[in-house]
This record gives sequence, C-alpha cells and structure tokens, in this order.
Amino acid sequence: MPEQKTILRALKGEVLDTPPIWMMRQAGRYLPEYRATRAEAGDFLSLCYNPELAAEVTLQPIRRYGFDAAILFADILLLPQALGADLWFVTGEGPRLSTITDQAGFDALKPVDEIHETLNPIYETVGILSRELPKETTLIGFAGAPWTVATYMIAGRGTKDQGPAHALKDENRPVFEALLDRITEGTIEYLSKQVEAGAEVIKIFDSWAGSLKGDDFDRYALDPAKRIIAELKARHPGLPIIAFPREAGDKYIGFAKATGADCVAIDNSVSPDWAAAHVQVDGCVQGNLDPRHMVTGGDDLVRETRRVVAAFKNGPHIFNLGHGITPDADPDNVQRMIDTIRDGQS
Ligand code: 1CP
Repeated sequence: MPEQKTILRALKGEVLDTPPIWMMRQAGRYLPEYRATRAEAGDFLSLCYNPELAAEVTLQPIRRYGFDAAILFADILLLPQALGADLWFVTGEGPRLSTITDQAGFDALKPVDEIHETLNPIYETVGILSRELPKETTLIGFAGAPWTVATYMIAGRGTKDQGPAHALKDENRPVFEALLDRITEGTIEYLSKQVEAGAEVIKIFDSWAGSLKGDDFDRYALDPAKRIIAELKARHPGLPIIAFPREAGDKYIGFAKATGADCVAIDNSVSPDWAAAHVQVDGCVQGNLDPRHMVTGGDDLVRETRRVVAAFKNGPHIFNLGHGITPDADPDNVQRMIDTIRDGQS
C-alpha cells in the first residue's frame, strides 16, 4: 500500500510540494487549552503520568492547527526518574534532579529492566493516541539522547554550559561512561516500548550536543545515537528515526549517514541555505525557523518562513522550528506560519 502520511513520505526521501509541518513543544504553555489541562492535572509530572490528560494535551495542537505530526506528551527526564533519580519541577525555574557525581551515585541507579514500572503510563498514552489521532497524522515518540540526559542527571538541573557533566567526563571517565551506557540501554528499551505501543517515528533530542567538541562529539553524541538507532531498527525494521544534535554546527555534516538516522533536525543557529547544501544532500532534514518569530510575528515571520521553505524545496523536508516554541509565543503567529507554508498566504 502506498504511504499516505506526509511525514512518513518525507522521511523516506520524497520531495513534497508543501512540506509537512509540526513544531517542537507544540503542546505547551503558549496554548490556553494546555494551561487549563495542566491545571486540572495539578502539576507537570502528574500531567505526564496521566495517560488520558497527556493524550488530551498531545491532541490539542492537532485539533487547533492540523499539524502533520503529533509528538507524545512526556519529557526526556522521565527516564532518569525511571532509573531511580529523584525528579521534581520548581515553578518558574525548571527541573531539579538528585545528582550523580561518583561511583556510589551510579551504583544506586536501578537496572534497565525496572524502568517500565515507572514508564508504563507513557506507553498507555501512546496507545490512546494511536487510536485517537486523525488517520493522516503521524505519531512521534521520543527520548533524550544519552549525553543530554546525563547532563541533567549529573548537574541536577539545566545548565548553560553543561559544566558539571564535562567535569565528570574529564575527572571520572569510567563513571561518566557507565552512566552514558546505562542511559543508552534504558533509552533503547523505552523507545522500543513506545514503538510497540504505536509510535510511528522516533525522535532523539540531543539538546546539548553543541557543547561536545571534536572526539567528544563522536564518542558521546554520535556513537550513542548510532547504537540506539541500530538496535531500534534491528527490532523494528523500517522504523524512521529523526536525530537532533542541536547546535552541532559542522558536525551536522554526515551525521545522518554516520548514525543511520533518516532525518536530521536542524537548529536555527545555521542558515537553511547552508543546511540544504551540506546536510539535506544526504536526505531528509527538519527545521529550522527561529522560534522567536512565534513571539514577534509580523512581516519578518512571513519572510523567514518563506526563506526556510525555499531553501529546502529541492529535497525532502519537514518544516519545524529550530527549537521549542516558548511560553510567550502568540498562538496566532503559529497559524500565520502554517498559512504561509500551506497557502503561500500572508
Ligand atoms: O511548565 C510546564 O508545563 C512544563 C514545560 C515543559 C513541557 C511542555 C517541560 C519541562 N517539558 C515539556 C514537554 C516536552 N519536553 C516534550 C513533549 C511535548 C511537545 O514537544 O509538544 C518534549 C519533546 C520535551 C523534550 C525536552 N525536555 C527536552 C528536549 C528538547 C528541548 O527543548 O531542547 C529537554 C531539554 C527537556 C527538559 C525540560 N523539561 C521541561 C523544561 C523546562 C526543560 C528544560 C530545562 C532546562 O534545561 O532548563
């Protein structure tokens, strides 16, 4: 049967007249309906672990905008929690976790086969979504990449320069590498269950890949991605995978080939023309409008949206932002972006 879903067609390398569209963090605080459901759930983690409500917020941007893909509503930090880390969110500040800074901290983690006890509600959310999504909408499952997840598990919070994770890497490499391995193995099991539950595409978020330089990038961003992708594809032949080594710069070049990813998501620190010439030559790319246009809108939004579409029009492309939409974004600007892409309207 010929593939109908536009995202799956693009991921197979097809060049479409209009690129399929979705948006990182499309279910989020910029939407009033999200804020209402989150209030109903009580807090962010309760929302993630409530399959009905998590499915509801996943569906909200699909109903409002008709995006071509829905991304499972969850968080990259649920896996650390499933591995035994304490996790909580401080309102207005972000996530906090217990920290791993030495062998004893690593030894206290749970084995990988115990993660599903915590993560079962997430698979249930995926199941609900695969039944309830419109037939043309692709369901994307996801996890953080091992390096990015490790930066939070080591520092206990988000950091500007990932200093604590770099320090552990440089000062206690055996523990750092053991942690990365544990996360890699957990990620494979977590994502595999998402696929079994109905996820059609997997995205791996390496939000902090840009702070790994030279050999470190290859060992701690590229190699783990390659291992996860190879194992998932062995278990689920034909599964399309999007990799997002954010701010990888020149390291975007050849990343898809080296890791086996079907698509590389591009952040907005590189120009779409550069990415078309150097990354899209190898296959599908996703990106890369600056998310600030969702706040500022106006003629700039229309012009820059057209620039991204034009740059990538000769190859397979999934339209997205270069990073997540922010809570101060205006929902009307999202509609304007979509209209610009689909109808050429302004
Ligand atoms: O207050 C709220 O409602 C929480 C805000 C929020 C949301 C909406 C967080 C906390 N996580 C999420 C959902 C989420 N996170 C999704 C699913 C929904 C969607 O995209 O529509 C996804 C894919 C993520 C992924 C995620 N979480 C990443 C990778 C992508 C990226 O943004 O770089 C990262 C780094 C996180 C950690 C995290 N979770 C939440 C916050 C505020 C952060 C960033 C923390 C920091 O570094 O300071």
